Amino acid sequence: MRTLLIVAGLATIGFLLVPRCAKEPTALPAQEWIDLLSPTQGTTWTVGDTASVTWTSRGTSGQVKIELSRGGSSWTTLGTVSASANAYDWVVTGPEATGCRVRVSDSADGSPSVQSGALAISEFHSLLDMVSLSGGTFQMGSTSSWAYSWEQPVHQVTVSAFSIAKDEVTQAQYQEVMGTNPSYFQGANRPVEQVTWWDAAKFCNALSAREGLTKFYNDDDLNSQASTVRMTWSANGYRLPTEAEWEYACRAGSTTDFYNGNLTNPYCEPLDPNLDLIGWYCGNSNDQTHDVGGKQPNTFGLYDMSGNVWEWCNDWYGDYSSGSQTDPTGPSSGSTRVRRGGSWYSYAQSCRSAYRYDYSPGYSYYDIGFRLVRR
Ligand SMILES: [Ca+2]
Ligand SMILES: [Ca+2]
Repeated sequence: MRTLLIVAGLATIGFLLVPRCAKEPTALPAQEWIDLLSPTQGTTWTVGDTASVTWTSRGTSGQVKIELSRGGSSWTTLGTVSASANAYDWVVTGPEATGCRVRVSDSADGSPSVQSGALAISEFHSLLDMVSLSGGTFQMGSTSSWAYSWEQPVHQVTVSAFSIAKDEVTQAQYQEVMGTNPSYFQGANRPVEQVTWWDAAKFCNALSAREGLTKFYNDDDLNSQASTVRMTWSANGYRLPTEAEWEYACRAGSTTDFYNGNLTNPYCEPLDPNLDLIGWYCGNSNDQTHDVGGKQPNTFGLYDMSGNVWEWCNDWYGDYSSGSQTDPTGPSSGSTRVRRGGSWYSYAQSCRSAYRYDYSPGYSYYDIGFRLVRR
Protein backbone atom coordinates (compact mmCIF):
# COMPACT_ATOMS: atom_id res chain seq x y z
CA MET A 1 0.00 0.00 0.00
CA ARG A 2 2.71 2.39 0.99
CA THR A 3 4.62 1.75 -2.29
CA LEU A 4 1.51 2.35 -4.36
CA LEU A 5 0.87 5.63 -2.60
CA ILE A 6 4.45 6.83 -3.22
CA VAL A 7 4.26 5.87 -6.94
CA ALA A 8 0.91 7.61 -7.28
CA GLY A 9 2.29 10.67 -5.53
CA LEU A 10 5.38 10.84 -7.82
CA ALA A 11 3.17 10.39 -10.85
CA THR A 12 1.02 13.29 -9.74
CA ILE A 13 4.05 15.54 -9.15
CA GLY A 14 5.54 14.42 -12.47
CA PHE A 15 2.31 15.28 -14.26
CA LEU A 16 2.26 18.74 -12.75
CA LEU A 17 5.91 19.47 -13.67
CA VAL A 18 5.81 18.42 -17.29
CA PRO A 19 5.68 21.59 -19.42
CA ARG A 20 2.83 21.78 -21.86
CA CYS A 21 5.06 22.18 -24.86
CA ALA A 22 6.77 18.85 -24.24
CA LYS A 23 3.53 17.21 -25.18
CA GLU A 24 3.27 18.98 -28.50
CA PRO A 25 4.28 16.58 -31.26
CA THR A 26 5.57 19.35 -33.60
CA ALA A 27 8.39 20.54 -31.22
CA LEU A 28 11.97 19.72 -32.40
CA PRO A 29 14.96 19.30 -30.08
CA ALA A 30 16.99 22.55 -29.81
CA GLN A 31 19.54 22.55 -32.65
CA GLU A 32 23.08 23.90 -32.24
CA TRP A 33 24.60 26.04 -34.92
CA ILE A 34 27.34 28.64 -35.46
CA ASP A 35 27.65 30.98 -38.42
CA LEU A 36 30.96 32.78 -38.93
CA LEU A 37 30.56 36.40 -40.05
CA SER A 38 34.23 37.39 -40.16
CA PRO A 39 36.94 36.87 -41.27
CA THR A 40 35.72 36.18 -44.77
CA GLN A 41 37.51 34.52 -47.65
CA GLY A 42 40.35 36.70 -48.91
CA THR A 43 40.78 38.77 -45.75
CA THR A 44 44.33 39.97 -44.99
CA TRP A 45 45.29 40.40 -41.37
CA THR A 46 48.30 42.56 -40.53
CA VAL A 47 50.68 41.62 -37.74
CA GLY A 48 50.21 43.95 -34.77
CA ASP A 49 46.68 44.97 -35.72
CA THR A 50 43.61 43.83 -33.82
CA ALA A 51 41.63 41.33 -35.88
CA SER A 52 37.98 40.63 -35.11
CA VAL A 53 36.40 37.16 -35.34
CA THR A 54 32.60 37.49 -35.27
CA TRP A 55 29.79 34.94 -35.37
CA THR A 56 26.19 34.22 -34.53
CA SER A 57 25.27 31.02 -32.71
CA ARG A 58 22.52 29.12 -30.94
CA GLY A 59 22.46 26.27 -28.52
CA THR A 60 26.14 25.72 -27.98
CA SER A 61 27.19 24.78 -24.50
CA GLY A 62 27.76 28.38 -23.54
CA GLN A 63 31.32 28.86 -24.72
CA VAL A 64 33.06 28.79 -28.07
CA LYS A 65 36.70 28.19 -28.85
CA ILE A 66 38.40 30.27 -31.56
CA GLU A 67 41.28 28.58 -33.36
CA LEU A 68 43.70 29.44 -36.13
CA SER A 69 45.41 27.25 -38.70
CA ARG A 70 48.36 29.20 -40.08
CA GLY A 71 49.09 28.27 -43.68
CA GLY A 72 47.47 24.86 -43.34
CA SER A 73 49.30 23.82 -40.18
CA SER A 74 47.52 22.35 -37.13
CA TRP A 75 44.93 24.33 -35.17
CA THR A 76 46.10 26.54 -32.34
CA THR A 77 43.67 28.06 -29.86
CA LEU A 78 43.43 31.84 -29.90
CA GLY A 79 40.88 32.03 -27.08
CA THR A 80 37.68 30.74 -25.52
CA VAL A 81 34.78 33.09 -24.86
CA SER A 82 31.05 33.08 -24.18
CA ALA A 83 29.18 32.12 -27.35
CA SER A 84 26.78 34.99 -26.78
CA ALA A 85 29.66 37.51 -27.01
CA ASN A 86 29.54 36.88 -30.77
CA ALA A 87 33.02 38.39 -31.18
CA TYR A 88 36.62 37.76 -30.28
CA ASP A 89 39.43 40.28 -30.84
CA TRP A 90 42.90 38.96 -31.48
CA VAL A 91 46.12 40.96 -31.78
CA VAL A 92 47.65 39.37 -34.86
CA THR A 93 51.04 37.75 -34.44
CA GLY A 94 53.55 36.69 -37.10
CA PRO A 95 54.95 34.96 -39.01
CA GLU A 96 53.43 35.80 -42.36
CA ALA A 97 51.39 33.08 -44.08
CA THR A 98 48.75 32.59 -46.72
CA GLY A 99 46.03 29.94 -46.73
CA CYS A 100 45.21 30.54 -43.06
CA ARG A 101 41.82 29.55 -41.63
CA VAL A 102 39.88 30.40 -38.50
CA ARG A 103 37.58 27.89 -36.76
CA VAL A 104 34.95 28.59 -34.15
CA SER A 105 33.50 25.62 -32.28
CA ASP A 106 31.50 24.65 -29.19
CA SER A 107 34.18 24.49 -26.53
CA ALA A 108 32.33 21.69 -24.66
CA ASP A 109 32.45 19.03 -27.33
CA GLY A 110 33.85 20.67 -30.47
CA SER A 111 30.53 20.36 -32.26
CA PRO A 112 29.26 22.23 -34.11
CA SER A 113 32.19 24.05 -35.63
CA VAL A 114 32.48 26.39 -38.54
CA GLN A 115 35.54 27.37 -40.55
CA SER A 116 36.47 30.48 -42.50
CA GLY A 117 37.71 30.59 -46.06
CA ALA A 118 41.39 31.18 -46.70
CA LEU A 119 42.90 34.40 -45.41
CA ALA A 120 46.40 35.85 -45.27
CA ILE A 121 48.54 37.13 -42.42
CA SER A 122 51.05 39.75 -43.49
CA GLU A 123 53.79 41.63 -41.72
CA PHE A 124 53.57 45.38 -41.54
CA HIS A 125 56.24 46.92 -43.75
CA SER A 126 57.10 50.50 -43.02
CA LEU A 127 57.81 52.46 -46.18
CA LEU A 128 61.20 53.61 -44.90
CA ASP A 129 64.23 51.78 -43.58
CA MET A 130 64.85 53.42 -40.24
CA VAL A 131 67.97 53.12 -38.09
CA SER A 132 67.58 53.43 -34.31
CA LEU A 133 70.18 55.67 -32.72
CA SER A 134 70.68 55.60 -28.97
CA GLY A 135 71.55 59.29 -28.72
CA GLY A 136 74.57 60.85 -27.05
CA THR A 137 76.72 63.93 -26.61
CA PHE A 138 78.88 65.52 -29.30
CA GLN A 139 80.60 68.75 -30.26
CA MET A 140 78.38 70.55 -32.79
CA GLY A 141 80.05 72.82 -35.31
CA SER A 142 83.62 72.93 -36.57
CA THR A 143 86.95 74.66 -36.04
CA SER A 144 88.50 72.97 -39.08
CA SER A 145 90.52 75.25 -41.34
CA TRP A 146 87.68 74.86 -43.86
CA ALA A 147 84.96 75.91 -41.41
CA TYR A 148 82.96 79.12 -41.81
CA SER A 149 82.14 81.51 -38.98
CA TRP A 150 78.47 80.44 -39.03
CA GLU A 151 79.51 76.90 -38.04
CA GLN A 152 80.74 78.35 -34.73
CA PRO A 153 80.95 78.58 -31.80
CA VAL A 154 81.42 74.85 -31.42
CA HIS A 155 79.15 73.83 -28.56
CA GLN A 156 78.28 70.66 -26.70
CA VAL A 157 74.96 69.07 -27.62
CA THR A 158 73.22 66.05 -26.19
CA VAL A 159 70.52 64.38 -28.26
CA SER A 160 68.07 61.77 -27.00
CA ALA A 161 67.46 58.49 -28.79
CA PHE A 162 65.69 58.72 -32.14
CA SER A 163 65.29 56.81 -35.40
CA ILE A 164 66.44 58.18 -38.75
CA ALA A 165 65.89 56.94 -42.28
CA LYS A 166 69.03 55.40 -43.73
CA ASP A 167 68.32 57.10 -47.06
CA GLU A 168 67.01 60.34 -48.46
CA VAL A 169 63.29 60.00 -49.39
CA THR A 170 63.18 58.51 -52.88
CA GLN A 171 60.90 59.48 -55.75
CA ALA A 172 59.13 56.10 -55.54
CA GLN A 173 58.39 56.68 -51.86
CA TYR A 174 57.21 60.23 -52.46
CA GLN A 175 55.01 59.12 -55.34
CA GLU A 176 53.46 56.34 -53.26
CA VAL A 177 52.54 58.61 -50.36
CA MET A 178 51.74 61.89 -52.12
CA GLY A 179 50.67 60.69 -55.58
CA THR A 180 53.00 63.11 -57.34
CA ASN A 181 56.67 63.40 -58.21
CA PRO A 182 58.03 66.92 -58.61
CA SER A 183 61.63 65.86 -59.32
CA TYR A 184 63.71 67.33 -62.12
CA PHE A 185 66.00 64.27 -62.43
CA GLN A 186 63.51 61.44 -62.80
CA GLY A 187 64.29 58.01 -61.35
CA ALA A 188 62.36 55.85 -58.87
CA ASN A 189 65.35 55.33 -56.56
CA ARG A 190 66.82 58.76 -56.92
CA PRO A 191 66.06 61.21 -54.13
CA VAL A 192 62.97 63.35 -54.58
CA GLU A 193 63.90 67.02 -55.16
CA GLN A 194 62.20 70.30 -56.05
CA VAL A 195 60.33 69.96 -52.75
CA THR A 196 59.71 72.87 -50.39
CA TRP A 197 60.00 72.61 -46.62
CA TRP A 198 56.18 72.55 -46.63
CA ASP A 199 56.13 69.62 -49.05
CA ALA A 200 58.58 67.73 -46.82
CA ALA A 201 56.54 68.38 -43.67
CA LYS A 202 53.31 67.34 -45.42
CA PHE A 203 54.99 64.12 -46.51
CA CYS A 204 55.90 63.46 -42.84
CA ASN A 205 52.28 63.86 -41.74
CA ALA A 206 50.91 61.80 -44.62
CA LEU A 207 53.28 58.95 -43.85
CA SER A 208 52.45 59.12 -40.14
CA ALA A 209 48.74 58.86 -40.95
CA ARG A 210 49.36 55.95 -43.28
CA GLU A 211 51.30 54.07 -40.60
CA GLY A 212 48.90 54.84 -37.75
CA LEU A 213 51.27 57.22 -35.97
CA THR A 214 50.47 60.54 -34.33
CA LYS A 215 51.20 63.47 -36.62
CA PHE A 216 54.01 65.80 -35.57
CA TYR A 217 52.97 68.88 -37.57
CA ASN A 218 49.63 70.65 -37.31
CA ASP A 219 47.91 70.05 -40.65
CA ASP A 220 46.13 73.41 -40.68
CA ASP A 221 49.42 75.25 -40.14
CA LEU A 222 51.04 73.39 -43.03
CA ASN A 223 48.10 74.07 -45.33
CA SER A 224 48.07 77.77 -44.49
CA GLN A 225 51.89 77.97 -44.41
CA ALA A 226 51.58 79.63 -41.02
CA SER A 227 54.52 81.64 -39.72
CA THR A 228 54.41 79.51 -36.58
CA VAL A 229 53.82 75.82 -37.20
CA ARG A 230 52.51 73.97 -34.17
CA MET A 231 54.60 70.85 -33.54
CA THR A 232 53.81 68.04 -31.11
CA TRP A 233 57.18 67.00 -29.72
CA SER A 234 55.67 64.05 -27.85
CA ALA A 235 54.15 62.65 -31.08
CA ASN A 236 55.54 59.35 -32.34
CA GLY A 237 55.04 60.35 -35.99
CA TYR A 238 57.57 61.32 -38.61
CA ARG A 239 59.23 64.73 -38.84
CA LEU A 240 62.29 66.40 -40.26
CA PRO A 241 65.44 66.10 -38.13
CA THR A 242 66.46 68.95 -35.92
CA GLU A 243 69.71 70.45 -37.08
CA ALA A 244 71.43 68.92 -34.04
CA GLU A 245 70.00 65.47 -34.79
CA TRP A 246 71.14 65.78 -38.38
CA GLU A 247 74.74 66.61 -37.46
CA TYR A 248 74.82 63.98 -34.70
CA ALA A 249 73.57 61.37 -37.18
CA CYS A 250 75.97 62.48 -39.93
CA ARG A 251 79.05 62.50 -37.72
CA ALA A 252 78.31 59.07 -36.21
CA GLY A 253 80.97 59.80 -33.61
CA SER A 254 83.49 61.32 -36.03
CA THR A 255 85.11 64.72 -35.44
CA THR A 256 86.63 65.12 -38.92
CA ASP A 257 85.30 67.19 -41.85
CA PHE A 258 83.52 64.15 -43.29
CA TYR A 259 82.50 61.02 -41.45
CA ASN A 260 85.34 59.14 -43.15
CA GLY A 261 88.11 61.72 -42.76
CA ASN A 262 89.15 65.26 -43.61
CA LEU A 263 88.68 67.45 -46.67
CA THR A 264 91.64 67.88 -48.99
CA ASN A 265 90.29 69.55 -52.13
CA PRO A 266 87.50 72.06 -51.44
CA TYR A 267 86.03 72.54 -54.93
CA CYS A 268 84.94 70.21 -57.76
CA GLU A 269 88.40 69.44 -59.02
CA PRO A 270 90.68 67.85 -58.21
CA LEU A 271 88.49 65.12 -56.74
CA ASP A 272 88.46 64.97 -52.95
CA PRO A 273 89.54 61.39 -52.13
CA ASN A 274 87.44 61.05 -48.96
CA LEU A 275 84.26 62.69 -50.19
CA ASP A 276 84.39 60.73 -53.44
CA LEU A 277 83.90 57.53 -51.41
CA ILE A 278 80.84 58.69 -49.49
CA GLY A 279 78.95 61.25 -51.55
CA TRP A 280 77.83 62.65 -54.90
CA TYR A 281 79.00 66.24 -55.36
CA CYS A 282 80.13 68.43 -58.25
CA GLY A 283 83.40 66.49 -58.54
CA ASN A 284 81.81 63.13 -59.35
CA SER A 285 78.05 63.56 -59.94
CA ASN A 286 78.11 64.25 -63.69
CA ASP A 287 75.73 67.11 -62.86
CA GLN A 288 72.81 65.04 -61.62
CA THR A 289 71.38 63.14 -58.65
CA HIS A 290 72.05 59.41 -58.27
CA ASP A 291 70.15 56.47 -56.82
CA VAL A 292 70.26 56.63 -53.02
CA GLY A 293 72.62 54.30 -51.16
CA GLY A 294 75.28 54.19 -53.87
CA LYS A 295 78.23 55.39 -51.78
CA GLN A 296 79.77 54.21 -48.49
CA PRO A 297 77.53 54.76 -45.43
CA ASN A 298 78.72 56.06 -42.08
CA THR A 299 79.09 53.74 -39.07
CA PHE A 300 75.39 54.29 -38.19
CA GLY A 301 74.50 52.83 -41.61
CA LEU A 302 73.31 56.15 -43.08
CA TYR A 303 73.84 56.93 -46.76
CA ASP A 304 74.22 60.18 -48.70
CA MET A 305 74.47 62.39 -45.62
CA SER A 306 77.09 64.26 -47.63
CA GLY A 307 75.93 65.18 -51.12
CA ASN A 308 73.31 63.85 -53.58
CA VAL A 309 70.62 66.29 -52.38
CA TRP A 310 70.61 68.88 -49.60
CA GLU A 311 68.31 67.83 -46.77
CA TRP A 312 65.73 70.05 -45.12
CA CYS A 313 65.99 70.21 -41.34
CA ASN A 314 63.13 71.13 -39.04
CA ASP A 315 64.80 74.21 -37.50
CA TRP A 316 64.66 77.85 -38.41
CA TYR A 317 68.14 78.99 -39.37
CA GLY A 318 69.94 81.08 -36.72
CA ASP A 319 73.28 81.77 -35.06
CA TYR A 320 74.79 79.23 -32.70
CA SER A 321 75.32 80.00 -29.03
CA SER A 322 78.17 78.67 -26.91
CA GLY A 323 76.33 77.00 -24.03
CA SER A 324 75.74 73.26 -23.87
CA GLN A 325 72.29 72.16 -24.90
CA THR A 326 70.07 69.10 -24.75
CA ASP A 327 67.76 68.36 -27.68
CA PRO A 328 67.93 71.88 -29.13
CA THR A 329 65.14 72.68 -31.59
CA GLY A 330 66.55 75.87 -33.11
CA PRO A 331 65.29 79.47 -32.94
CA SER A 332 61.62 79.97 -32.06
CA SER A 333 61.07 82.03 -35.21
CA GLY A 334 62.87 82.93 -38.40
CA SER A 335 62.57 83.44 -42.12
CA THR A 336 64.59 80.53 -43.51
CA ARG A 337 64.92 76.85 -42.64
CA VAL A 338 68.17 74.91 -42.29
CA ARG A 339 69.46 72.69 -45.07
CA ARG A 340 72.35 70.28 -44.58
CA GLY A 341 74.88 68.07 -46.31
CA GLY A 342 75.45 69.65 -49.71
CA SER A 343 74.34 68.16 -53.02
CA TRP A 344 75.38 66.81 -56.42
CA TYR A 345 75.78 70.49 -57.36
CA SER A 346 77.94 71.54 -54.39
CA TYR A 347 81.61 72.12 -53.84
CA ALA A 348 83.27 69.54 -51.61
CA GLN A 349 83.59 72.03 -48.78
CA SER A 350 79.80 72.43 -48.60
CA CYS A 351 79.38 68.69 -48.06
CA ARG A 352 81.22 68.70 -44.70
CA SER A 353 79.34 67.34 -41.69
CA ALA A 354 79.27 70.74 -39.94
CA TYR A 355 78.41 72.89 -42.95
CA ARG A 356 75.06 74.64 -42.70
CA TYR A 357 73.01 76.75 -45.03
CA ASP A 358 69.40 77.76 -45.48
CA TYR A 359 66.53 78.29 -47.88
CA SER A 360 63.22 80.02 -47.51
CA PRO A 361 60.69 77.29 -46.57
CA GLY A 362 58.69 77.95 -49.74
CA TYR A 363 61.71 77.59 -51.99
CA SER A 364 62.38 74.46 -54.01
CA TYR A 365 65.25 73.59 -56.31
CA TYR A 366 66.60 70.52 -58.03
CA ASP A 367 69.29 70.12 -55.39
CA ILE A 368 67.16 69.78 -52.22
CA GLY A 369 65.27 66.84 -50.74
CA PHE A 370 64.92 65.47 -47.22
CA ARG A 371 65.06 62.46 -44.92
CA LEU A 372 62.85 61.62 -41.96
CA VAL A 373 63.28 60.94 -38.27
CA ARG A 374 60.91 59.92 -35.49
CA ARG A 375 61.02 59.20 -31.78
CA1 LIG B 1 27.88 20.77 -28.86
CA1 LIG C 1 72.16 64.25 -48.80
